[in-house]
Amino acid sequence: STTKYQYDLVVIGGGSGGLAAAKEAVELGAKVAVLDYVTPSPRGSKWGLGGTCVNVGCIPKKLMHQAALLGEAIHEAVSYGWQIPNQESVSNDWESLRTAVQNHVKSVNWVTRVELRDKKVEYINANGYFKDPHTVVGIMKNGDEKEVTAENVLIAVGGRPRYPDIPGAMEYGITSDDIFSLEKAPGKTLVVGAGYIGLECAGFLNGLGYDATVMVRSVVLRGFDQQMANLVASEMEHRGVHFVHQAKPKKIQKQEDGRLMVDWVDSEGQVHQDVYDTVLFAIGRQALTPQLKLENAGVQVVPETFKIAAEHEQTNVPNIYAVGDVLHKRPELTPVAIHAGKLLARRLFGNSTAKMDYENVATTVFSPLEYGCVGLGEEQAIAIYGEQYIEIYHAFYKPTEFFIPQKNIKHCYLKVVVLRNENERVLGMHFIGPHAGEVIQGFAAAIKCNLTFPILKSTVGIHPTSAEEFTRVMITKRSGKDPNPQS
Ligand code: FAD
Ligand code: NA7
Repeated sequence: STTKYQYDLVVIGGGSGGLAAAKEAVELGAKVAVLDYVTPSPRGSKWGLGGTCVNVGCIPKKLMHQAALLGEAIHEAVSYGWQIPNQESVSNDWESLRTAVQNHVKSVNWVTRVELRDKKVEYINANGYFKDPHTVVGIMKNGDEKEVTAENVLIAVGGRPRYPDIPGAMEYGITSDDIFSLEKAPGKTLVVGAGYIGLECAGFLNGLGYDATVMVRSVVLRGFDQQMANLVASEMEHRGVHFVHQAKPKKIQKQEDGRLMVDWVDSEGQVHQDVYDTVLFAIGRQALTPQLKLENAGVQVVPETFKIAAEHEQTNVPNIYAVGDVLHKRPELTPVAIHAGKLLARRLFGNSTAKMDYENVATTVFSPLEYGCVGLGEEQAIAIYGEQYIEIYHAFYKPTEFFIPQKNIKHCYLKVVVLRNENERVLGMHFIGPHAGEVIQGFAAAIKCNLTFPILKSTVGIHPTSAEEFTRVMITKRSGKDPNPQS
């Protein structure tokens, strides 16, 4: 199919979105090359092929979360009759955990590499930039440049963690790029930022036995339903995570003993000081477009975010596309990048017209007590439809398995956001509790099928589960009735 160009498709960025598009395109007969290159973090962390999710995102995060859950389970097990000698002295060995996590990551890197070879996707380990709309130059590790030409180019470069512009941040701080491969145990840790990455990191660190503090600038989990967000934070606090609200770091200095002295400012402008072993910034991510020399291709970015606004993944330059975290106002999630990448490849090379639907994408915050959701939050629904048109069904519930170890049930809560007309169409579902992702995924499919509240109510539950509570919820916020479990 290739005529004047070497490739039908060149992909810049071998992460979730780029690899999905590349593999689908070769399946459909296209000739494809992928450039992937990881610039080491300021602390020197680097990793292999596969992008953020596999190396420094979803996968290591979920494994460390699981490690924390297991620690919790050891203590619960005693109440279920397990004889655990010296359970008070049970502790997690950071080096063992880190090694196990990194070994898994490396095995995934390897499988990815083999898969590309088998599928005949050409993999070029080089940092790419545009020479013109059809020419991409890759800078190899040794500095050599390799030029490739393509009919179509896909930008899938994702992003990297941001650092605040304060003294000591870059020198002494770490980010999610470093935490999962950290040589030494993190110790007492300050997590700056209260987005989902900040909360997840603070949550698993606390669960692993480290003193963890979250510094919150404005609100917790901005963009998520705020009632749910505050319950997530309350449960973390209940488990020993500290929260400093309305605060910002000002300066980090290394003390003689190697620990980090952090100056921070409260809402009144008062400066405080605290000492930590580790300071982890989770203040959001920066798209990796600035180094792409997009001006050589004429691709425009949104000036505030350096992200690319693309309708149906097509940039303002017709033969140049973009998927994944680099897209403006799209959810920064792996399955979103993968799905959009696959559909794009099918449209380019498979005569398909199927477009990516970014609405009602489910997600989960892997906080110690997880929070899964799909669709609109309460505030969003009210902002879009008006309060009088929205019904909120809600309930606190008691997971059966929480009784024997007498686990805290105060934050096990769910709500269903419903449109009062259109047969009570379900606009959003929110769940805090164990296995929240597993609970929410199927409901996301139901919402895609235009789930209504009467259909939810006519669904027979699976007993005894937490997910069945969605089939039992009946109290509206409007009624003012007590949403606590009656038995
Ligand atoms: P990436 O996966 O970031 O891949 C981009 C690749 O391009 C990288 O390898 C990069 O090094 C490379 N690259 C960049 N510039 C160039 C260049 N000029 N030339 C060559 N290569 C280049 N998502 C979920 O769905 N669930 C989760 O639980 C989850 N947890 C997360 C936890 C953390 C700590 C983080 C940081 C992210 C998490 N995410 C999660 C988000 C998820 O990782 C991203 O949405 C996803 O990886 C985005 O894929 P992408 O293809 O856009 O980019
Ligand atoms: P998010 O969700 O953008 O969260 C960043 C958090 O960091 C958020 O709580 C911010 O507070 C806070 N923040 C941002 N800048 C600063 C500075 N300079 N100082 C202190 N605190 C700050 O990022 P994540 O890394 O959790 O997630 C990455 C992406 O995944 C995110 O964009 C989502 O779309 C999905 P704020 O609320 O702005 O006051």
